[in-house]
Amino acid sequence: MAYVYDDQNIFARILRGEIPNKTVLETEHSLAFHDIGPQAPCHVLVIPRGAYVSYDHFTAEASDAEILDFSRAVGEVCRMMEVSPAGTGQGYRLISNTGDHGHQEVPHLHVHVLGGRSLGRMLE
Ligand code: IU
Repeated sequence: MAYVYDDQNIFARILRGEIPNKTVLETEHSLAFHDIGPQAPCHVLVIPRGAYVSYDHFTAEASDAEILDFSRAVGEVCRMMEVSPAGTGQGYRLISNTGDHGHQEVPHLHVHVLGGRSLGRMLE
């Protein structure tokens, strides 16, 4: 399976520091920042620093350290943004749109962390 990564995509440019972002969390292998068009009071994107287009690409080619770091970063963002029901929050949703059917706009793996309001039911 051949994965193609476009290194001119907007998140690659953010990672190179060519475009500013509102950073929430920086780790060795991941970056989290506020979405430019928030769909909820909490709308943060978590991305790996590596050049991966999708979650399946990431888990096929990333190191264990990158995968662990990214997974931990997503959870840390949920705690930092106070959407975890274990803290003061009332829950959240993680989404990773992929490819045409997933309506992925930016071809660099990202997980949306959405919360701060009731998000409705997605799947019946
Ligand atoms: P996607 O459909 O999951 O690929 O959505 C991409 C998201 O990236 C979308 O929510 C945009 O608002 C967001 N975004 C951004 O935060 N900063 C940007 O410069 C651009 C898109 I372009």
